[in-house]
Amino acid sequence: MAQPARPRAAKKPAPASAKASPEASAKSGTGSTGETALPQGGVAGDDASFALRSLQQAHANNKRFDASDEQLLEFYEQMLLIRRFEEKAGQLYGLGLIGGFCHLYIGQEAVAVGLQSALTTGKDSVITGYRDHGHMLAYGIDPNVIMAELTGRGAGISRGKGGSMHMFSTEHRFFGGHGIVGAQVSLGTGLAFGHKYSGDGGVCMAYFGDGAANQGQVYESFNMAALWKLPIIFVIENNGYAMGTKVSRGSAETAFYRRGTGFRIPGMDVNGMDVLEVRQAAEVALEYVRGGNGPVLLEVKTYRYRGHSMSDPAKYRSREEVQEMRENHDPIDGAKAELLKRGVTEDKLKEIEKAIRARVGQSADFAESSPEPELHELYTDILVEQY
Ligand SMILES: Cc1ncc(C[n+]2csc(CCOP(=O)(O)OP(=O)(O)O)c2C)c(N)n1
Ligand SMILES: [Mg+2]
Repeated sequence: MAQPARPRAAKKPAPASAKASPEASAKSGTGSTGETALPQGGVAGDDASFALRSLQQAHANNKRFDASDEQLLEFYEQMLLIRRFEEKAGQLYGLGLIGGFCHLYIGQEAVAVGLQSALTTGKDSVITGYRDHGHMLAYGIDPNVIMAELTGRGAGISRGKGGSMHMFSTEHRFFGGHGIVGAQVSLGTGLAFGHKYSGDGGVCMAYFGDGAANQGQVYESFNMAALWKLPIIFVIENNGYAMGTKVSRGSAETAFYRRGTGFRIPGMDVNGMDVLEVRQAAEVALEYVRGGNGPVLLEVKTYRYRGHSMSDPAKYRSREEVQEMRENHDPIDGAKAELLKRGVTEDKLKEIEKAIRARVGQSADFAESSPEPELHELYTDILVEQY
């Protein structure tokens, strides 16, 4: 299920819609924006070259990616792999085979799959927070080494020393896996600086949550990224909650796609429960960023079905709320219904389900039968030099 490397998108200028945006046309100062008209004909704070909503407009004009049957089937398989993998991880946690923290990605699968399917593995870079298993699987990283990491085995991708929250694959340019809320945004901005400095043509995708979006360092990063036109897509995975805090209780501005406005970062508001919508948003964002226009901010609205982590009974929301999302907005059910409509048979989907269950079972067997790290590993991958 490894993802084939995709060809690098050609450098293109900013989408034409960027020039014909409502913001740009408001320059005359006579628009109905209610903003103060300036004597020289402009509008306070307005700038013809800045089109905050232009990408949203491009997205609204064409919301869903035109996937072939094969592509949609691939997205479906990747989402199902994440779902079954996470369910198995939850079971292993219950059995005491996974220690420490463990944050599951169940419900959010379409976000990582939709976005990462648009990236070029090995060229672009990805960084995220502690809810990272799904992003790794979406990048085609071997489930065996992820499960082995979760269970603290030497064969794990961080040699069993990182666990659920600290997984990396430099080969895939996947830079973690971070437990400090918001830190990955600054680190991702550094990765984007690296792409620009070395001229390698890569783009960084930096994921963070609605809670993390209230961290100060996020805005320092926005400023630098916009000032230096760094190739970065900031992705706010708005799953409605930061631990037990509902978005409306913790955020003054709950329309997260607007959070870049003060830094001239165009935002897009995306339905994260539809993998084709997510993928299409990635297309628009990547075209803009690869064109040398600087960062884009995506707010991807999603939902986590499980608690914040394995130790959270999620008493701050009703069963009905979760049920409603599961029954009416599930990204995997949605893709399945679409595949059936396109003529893919139930039998074919059952076959896929069976193969995925077997693959996940295999990864758990591999992990359970792998030895713990050797003692000498205590002294590797740590800073020993003095500066
Ligand atoms: C700097 C920092 N502050 C607080 C925490 C504790 N903490 C861990 S997760 C979390 C909530 C984050 O929520 P969100 O960004 O919405 O991500 P989600 O868990 O929903 O994916 C908090 C406050 C932390 N790990 N790091
Ligand atoms: Mg959240």
